[in-house]
Order: sequence, then structure tokens, then C-alpha cells
Amino acid sequence: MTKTLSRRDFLKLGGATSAALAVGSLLPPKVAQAAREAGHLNADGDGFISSMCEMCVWRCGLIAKIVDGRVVKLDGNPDHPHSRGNLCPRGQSGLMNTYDPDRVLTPLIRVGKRGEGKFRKATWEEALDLVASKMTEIKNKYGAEAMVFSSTHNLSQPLFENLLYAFGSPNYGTQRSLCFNAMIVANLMTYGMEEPARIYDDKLKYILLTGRNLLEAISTSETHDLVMAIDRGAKVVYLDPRYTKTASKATEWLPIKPGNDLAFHLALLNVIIGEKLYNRTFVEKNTIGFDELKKEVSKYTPDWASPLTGIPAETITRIAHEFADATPHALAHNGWRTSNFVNSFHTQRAITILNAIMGNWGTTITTGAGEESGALGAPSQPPYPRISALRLDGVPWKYPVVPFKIGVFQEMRDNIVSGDPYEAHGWFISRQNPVMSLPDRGKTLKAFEKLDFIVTVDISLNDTAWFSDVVLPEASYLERYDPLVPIGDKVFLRQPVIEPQGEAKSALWIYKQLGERLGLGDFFQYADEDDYLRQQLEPTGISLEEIKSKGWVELKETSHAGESSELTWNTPSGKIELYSDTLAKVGFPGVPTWEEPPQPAEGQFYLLTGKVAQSTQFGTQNNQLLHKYSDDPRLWINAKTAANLGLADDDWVEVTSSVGMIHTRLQVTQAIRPDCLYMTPGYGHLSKGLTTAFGVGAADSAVHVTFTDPISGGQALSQTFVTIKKA
Ligand SMILES: Nc1nc2c(c(=O)[nH]1)N[C@H]1C(S)=C(S)[C@@H](COP(=O)(O)OP(=O)(O)OC[C@H]3O[C@@H](n4cnc5c(=O)[nH]c(N)nc54)[C@H](O)[C@@H]3O)O[C@H]1N2
Ligand SMILES: Nc1nc2c(c(=O)[nH]1)N[C@H]1C(S)=C(S)[C@@H](COP(=O)(O)OP(=O)(O)OC[C@H]3O[C@@H](n4cnc5c(=O)[nH]c(N)nc54)[C@H](O)[C@@H]3O)O[C@H]1N2
Ligand code: SF4
Ligand SMILES: [Mo]
Repeated sequence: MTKTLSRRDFLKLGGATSAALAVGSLLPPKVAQAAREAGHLNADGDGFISSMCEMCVWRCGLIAKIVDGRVVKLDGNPDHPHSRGNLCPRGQSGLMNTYDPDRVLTPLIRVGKRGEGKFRKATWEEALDLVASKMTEIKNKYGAEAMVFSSTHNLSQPLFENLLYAFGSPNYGTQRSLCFNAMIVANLMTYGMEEPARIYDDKLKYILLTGRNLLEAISTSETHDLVMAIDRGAKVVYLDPRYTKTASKATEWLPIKPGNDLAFHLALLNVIIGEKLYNRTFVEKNTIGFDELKKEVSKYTPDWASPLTGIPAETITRIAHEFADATPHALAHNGWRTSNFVNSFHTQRAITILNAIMGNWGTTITTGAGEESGALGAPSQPPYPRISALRLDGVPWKYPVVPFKIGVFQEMRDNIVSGDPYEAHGWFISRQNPVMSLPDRGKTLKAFEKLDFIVTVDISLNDTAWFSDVVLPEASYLERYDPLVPIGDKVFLRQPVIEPQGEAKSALWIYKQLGERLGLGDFFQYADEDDYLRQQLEPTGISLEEIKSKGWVELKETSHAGESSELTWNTPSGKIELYSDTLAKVGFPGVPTWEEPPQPAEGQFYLLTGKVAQSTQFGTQNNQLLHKYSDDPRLWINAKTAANLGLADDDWVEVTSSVGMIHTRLQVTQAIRPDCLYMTPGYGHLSKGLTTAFGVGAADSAVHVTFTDPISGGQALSQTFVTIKKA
């Protein structure tokens, strides 16, 4: 089974790694030299270096403690707004991703059959030449569109995107349609911005969380803000078919029937508008389409919503009143991975509109302090080639309101399998594990079979790399520079805190090398990482040395453009669009409208998924520190349901959907609705290159059916219905 690593082994391992580096002296000790110059390390090579976490997309600021050239501890950077001095358990354990004995530290070229896991080590020269020649061959024979690209949000993504747009392919898949397309597209249609509402107002009195499990699906600063709000006595109403850790801290847990959050929020709008509890002055001045909204929601009374949601009508009415009473310090939170059903876009619009009509702009909703690159420079480059080929994911020909840069990743595979409207021949994947993260794993592997060439950039032999032809090893986040990150009036730097192990390289280096080999060198006009960062800093007047020494700097001049008392929004009307003409013009309802979600047939159950605090998605289960604190994942089942089916705790069961079957053990619990089952995602790996995680648990992706919300393009994961029986 899985092997565990004692603290002594762990220390030995770090020692062995640094010894190997010293003996091999493959690389000059650039990091140590830079760190010494910046004053981080003393003459013995010990000290503290500030950088950024990459154990999830929140990217907290970290401070790494270095002893003898090894990271021995990671703490939160108090100056970074995402960490405020804290790292979550994954962030603190991040050093073990870097020191994982399963790291891929040289380029690999497949020698066995796909999926057999037989690779040989190769030099960078050979691997990059091979990737460039395969990509060129595909482009010459079938056109650039025959190469599919996909990656998940990360700091080197601009370089990856540069490569694919310069190459000329329209086919780009991101994690967003697997994650929060419903939230983003709803906010874009309403406010013209992606995410205007988060918990940050320190006067918040009332928080409505629709499946946002912030105490387990952690974003350090926002999780902290929620905890502080609870501590101050804020009321938290939490909707989730499961009793999660967040439910346990909420004032009120509403175990809503999956897929019916839309009915709940439409009924809140019905009460708030019907009883004129909204902010009339704000609505008149800043919104359009109120009459259309009012007419539509007049149908959706609490009595109507009650049987759909399983929540008493009086409770819905009371919550509407409480929400209105707490305004402007009330927040209806959008949630993140909110693509649960094909009606999730409307659910998100209803939530977003609930905030809008209370007029609490500037309190619970805001222009935000996201990562924006406006203040920074960039290397110059020529314009991208024009692309005329259709996108395989159906944007915009099937999904007219989904932005290009977001896409509908999960829908590409059908077109790859059918070869319609054209055949794809290659797939380039970076920092992503689509074999696990896309629903219907069988379909993903079938799409892979159709392709001549698959290349993956990763730090380990993840399940996707396992099925690839070439694997390119990126240096881990503790070993590399990435492009700078501006947040508000500060700029943060990810910098190496140790030397890259083995032959691992930064994405800045990898994509430049590939660009040059593909004849696209003009899109990568920087000599090396330092030069790239200097060009980014150029307009700010800040020196590279200054930012390296502290890990972040304050921008000398912050642009206050756009801060005026007149509120405007980046929508076609310049107002908050309660009714959206953009939606109506392409045949979708202009206001949130009830769409009945599909329901399980007799004998079937909703299969729910959801994050756990000690792992991130599909990439940290092999981390030996985190693994040690994880229970073996089991399938949650309600105690009554289990009794009815004659099943008991720890029984092995067979779980079957229309696309697959898995075996797993049962956890009998009261913490879930009787019509639902729940599985922890991220287990049941196919890659034997993940020696800690392999053999643990089962993969929900193997049974998830692909359903896509027709408006936002978000996948609808809770819409998978399964049967179970004793195995
Ligand atoms: N520890 C940890 N933290 C993370 C991540 C991680 O992997 N691990 N990932 C990060 C990322 S990328 C994301 S997107 C966020 C996700 O953050 P969240 O969206 O908060 O997390 P999830 O756990 O995906 O889903 C939340 C809940 O939705 C419930 N749910 C399922 N169907 C329905 C439904 O129909 N209605 C309602 N009301 N609830 C439903 C599930 O039971 C689950 O508890 O977390 C981020 N933070
Ligand atoms: N069943 C199920 N499916 C889901 C979800 C769910 O809850 N359940 N959640 C959905 C959500 S919210 C999201 S955001 C997506 C996420 O889906 P993905 O984006 O595919 O998943 P990740 O696990 O974030 O992918 C991480 C990969 O990046 C690699 N990696 C880690 N660090 C580095 C690095 O520094 N460089 C490189 N090159 N690679 C690195 C890891 O080894 C791993 O292989 O999944 C979605 N799919
Ligand atoms: S929330 Fe945790 S894993 Fe994510 S960046 Fe912050 S410390 Fe790292
Ligand atoms: Mo996500």
C-alpha cells in the first residue's frame, strides 16, 4: 500500500537532494547567490525568503525558512492580502510537493504504449526538439487548430497563452468551465465584471452562502474573514445538501434539495420586491430592467419554492426579511464551484441580482482588489495571427455569451472523438490534470486515443502525464521565478527559495525555448527570467533588486482612474443589467427564470463532490505530509438510506452511473440528505508514478456524466445520478 515518510526520512531526503546537487553541480548556485546578495541568507546559507504559494489558485504570500539550502518551514507573509500571516494546511505542507520523491526531474519521452507508464529520460534539447517538430508537423498537415491547448490558472499562464495564440490555435481549455463559469458569466452579464462580491466588509451582519464551503474549500483570507464575521456575531445561512464544516459553524444550515437553489433565490427576490424591501433609489439610478425582473419573479412565491427546495415557506420569507433588515451589511455570496446543474447560470444571476437591488455597492459588493497587470510592462511582441477556424468547444457558435478566454473545456472531447467539425491531432497540457478533473474519465481517455501527440508540463507524473508522449518537468513554485503579480497598490514576486532540483526549469524558460524552436521567438523577447521581470517593472520605476529583497513592493504611483462618485459598469448599458439584452438577443431569458433541474429516478441518488481542507483538486494527494492527515476517502451515505438498502458502515459498494462504475467503501452518516451520496474528489489515480496516492480511494470522475449549462458553459457535476449496491 502507500508508504509514509518519517520526519527523519524527510530530513534525510532533503539532505540527499542538496548533496546530489552539490556533487553533480549541474547548475550554478544562482539562487543562493541572489538570496545572499538580497540579504536573505547568511554566510551559512540560512535565512528567510519571501515568495508565493502555489498549492492552490489563491496564491498566498509565504515566507520560507531555509537551512543548509533546504526549505524547512513555510509560513504566511503578513504583508500579503491573501495570507495575512497565515498559510492553510496545504500551504504549510507545500514543501513536500517540492521534495516529493516522485517528482519528475528530467524530461521524459514515452517508450511503451500510452498509459503503460514506460518512459525514458531525455535531455531538454531532445525533448524540446521533439515537441516542436511534432507541433510543426501537425500545423503543416492539418492547420494550427489541430493542436488543442489547456491549462489551469497560474502565474505562467500568460506565457502559455502567448505560445498558443502565436501558434494560431483557437482551441484552449481552462479549468474555469469545470469550476465557476456560472458565477463569472452571470456577473459579466449583470455588472460587466467577474466577481464583485466577497466577504471583506468588517461590518457584515448577514451572510448567505450557497454551497460555498469556505471552512474546507479554503481561500485563506476569505475563510479568515468568514470566521471573524462569525466571531463578531454575524448570522450565516448556509445552503448545502451536506452538513460540512461550514454548516457546523453557520447559524442556520438548510439542506436544500440539489439543483433547487434557483427556486430559493427566486423566492427571496419575490418577497423582497413584492414587499418593496429593496433600495429603490439605488435601483432607479443604477440599474436597468427592474420591471421585467419584477414581473418574472412575481410568480415565484415562497409557497411555490418550498416543495422544490425542501425548505418551509416561512423560513424563506423570514430569511428575505432578515437579509433586507441587515442591508447594506448583508451579502448573498455567489459561491465558487457553483456549476452544479444546467440551471446554475440562472441561480448565479438571481444571487447577483439579490445583492444589486439592495444597493449595497461599496459595502458587500465592490470593484474588488483582484490580480490585475495594468500597472506593469511586458516584453514587446508582434500581433497574433488571425484565426478563422471554429473552436472545438462550441464558443461562440454553441455558447454565444461565454468569453473566449474562459471557454467550455469539457465539451471539446466529443468533437475530438467525432472529428467534427474537424480532427484534432495534438494536445498540449500545462499545470492541469484533465484525466482526473474533467467529468467522464473514459471519454477523456477516448479523446486521447484519437490524438497523434500529447505533451504535458507538470512537476510530477500526474494521471495526464502518465498518458502523454512527452513530459516536461517544471521547477516547483519554491524553485522558480514567475511573472509578477500586482494586487491593489502592491506588486508581489514569486522567486526561487531553493535551487531547482534535477533538470527542472521555469515556465518562463520552457515556453521561450519552445517559441524559438517553433519560429515564434518574437513573442518571447526576453533574455532570461530576470530580464522578463525587469521589463515588467520598467514603467513602475522599481528595481528588480528591491523587489527580490523584500518579495513585494508598493507601487510608487497608484492609478486612481475610475474612482469617482458616479458609478458606471462595464455593461452595454453602463448600468447594472437586471434584464440583459445581450442574453435576450441570443435567445436566452433576459431575467433569471425558473428552469426545472433533472431529478434522479427511483433507486438513483445525486452524487455530490466537494473539497476537503487537506488537499487541492487532483494534484496534492501524493504529498506525504498531507496524505498522513487524510482519512481514507469513503462514500457518504445517509444512515436511513443505508438501513433501507441493507448497507452498513465500511461496506464495499459498487457505484454506477450511465458512463462508469467504481468500487468504494461506505461512510454511514447523518451529515447528508437521504437522496444524496458524496465522494471526496482527487482519489483513484491511474498514474502509478504517484506512489503515495496510487491505490487510495476511487475516482468520482470515472462516474461523472458530462452535462453543460447551455448559457454559462459550466459543467453540472451534481447532476450525475447513480445507483449503489453491495460489492
Ligand atoms: N482545501 C481546498 N480548498 C480549496 C480547493 C481545494 O481543492 N481544496 N479548491 C479551490 C477551488 S479551485 C475552488 S473552485 C473552491 C471551491 O469552493 P466551494 O465552491 O466552496 O467548494 P466545493 O467543495 O467544490 O463545493 C461546495 C459545496 O457544494 C455542495 N453542493 C453540491 N451540489 C449542490 C447544490 O445543488 N446546491 C448547493 N447549495 N450546494 C451543492 C457540495 O456538497 C459542497 O459541499 O475552493 C478553493 N479552495
Ligand atoms: N470530480 C470533481 N471534479 C472537479 C472538481 C471537483 O470538486 N470534483 N473541481 C473542479 C474545479 S473547482 C477545478 S478548479 C478543477 C481543477 O482541475 P485541474 O486544474 O485539472 O486540477 P489541479 O489538480 O489543480 O491540477 C493540478 C496539476 O498541476 C500540477 N502542478 C502542481 N504544481 C505545479 C507547478 O508548479 N507547475 C506545473 N506545471 N504543474 C504543477 C499538479 O501536479 C497537478 O497535476 O477541477 C474541477 N473538477
Ligand atoms: S489558500 Fe492555502 S494552498 Fe491556497 S495559496 Fe493560500 S496557503 Fe496556499
Ligand atoms: Mo475551482
